[in-house]
Amino acid sequence: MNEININQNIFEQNEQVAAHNRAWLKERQLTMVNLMASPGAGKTSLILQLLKHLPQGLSAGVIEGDVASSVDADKVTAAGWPVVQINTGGGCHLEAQMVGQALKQLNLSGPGLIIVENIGNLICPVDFNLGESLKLVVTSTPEGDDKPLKYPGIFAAADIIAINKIDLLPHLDFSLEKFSQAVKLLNQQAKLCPVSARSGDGVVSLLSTMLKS
Ligand SMILES: Nc1nc2c(ncn2[C@@H]2O[C@H](COP(=O)(O)OP(=O)(O)OP(=O)(O)O)[C@@H](O)[C@H]2O)c(=O)[nH]1
Ligand SMILES: [Mg+2]
Ligand SMILES: [Zn+2]
Repeated sequence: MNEININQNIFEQNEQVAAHNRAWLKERQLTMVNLMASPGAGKTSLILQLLKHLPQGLSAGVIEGDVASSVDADKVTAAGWPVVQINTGGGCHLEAQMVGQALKQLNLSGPGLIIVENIGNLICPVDFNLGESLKLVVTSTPEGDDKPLKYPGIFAAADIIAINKIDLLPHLDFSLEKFSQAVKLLNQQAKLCPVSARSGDGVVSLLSTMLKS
């Protein structure tokens, strides 16, 4: 009996479109960052901080993925950056095709940086490449230092891991040491960048790591 593996087809199709997006971005000298994190980790706050510190000569734009609403896109617009909102209507991750359409709508000229805020979810976004240059995973201190142990897939795939809300460390039992050890078991390459999107601490260092990757 021939069995059709539907998941495999979905992933293969997504990979093809992701490769197309990657080529499209390369032609235009655009670096695209796939930012993945849980709900409320500080994705939008961090995007706004990163763009504030963008070096001159680089253009920038944002693709906002959300199940519903334009709350985050409105914040990016208010800060003066071009943005395209994707509403998945319940879907829990972005796919390459959605991002491909948004890229065309954004129509940014390079050299520049495009940050994609993926849906708040530590599980399936990692299974769908978007054509990104790098995967930035953001975790935040109130979530606890055990997240790499509980959601290994996303931490294993990360190129950079930003540990956000470090301004809250004095009030929490989050151990940077324990978190780093848990990451090292999964991923020796990922660069760890402690940041506070509230105070701006660590943001310049994170941005230069992103632009070097
Ligand atoms: N103390 C502190 N609060 C932060 C920091 N970064 C973000 N926040 C707060 O955390 C909350 C969520 O921040 P957002 O930037 O909306 O987080 P998000 O990950 O984009 O959230 P969703 O898009 O809803 O998943 C807001 O109240 C922010 O003000 C930080 O570094 N320190
Ligand atoms: Mg957000
Ligand atoms: Zn999903």
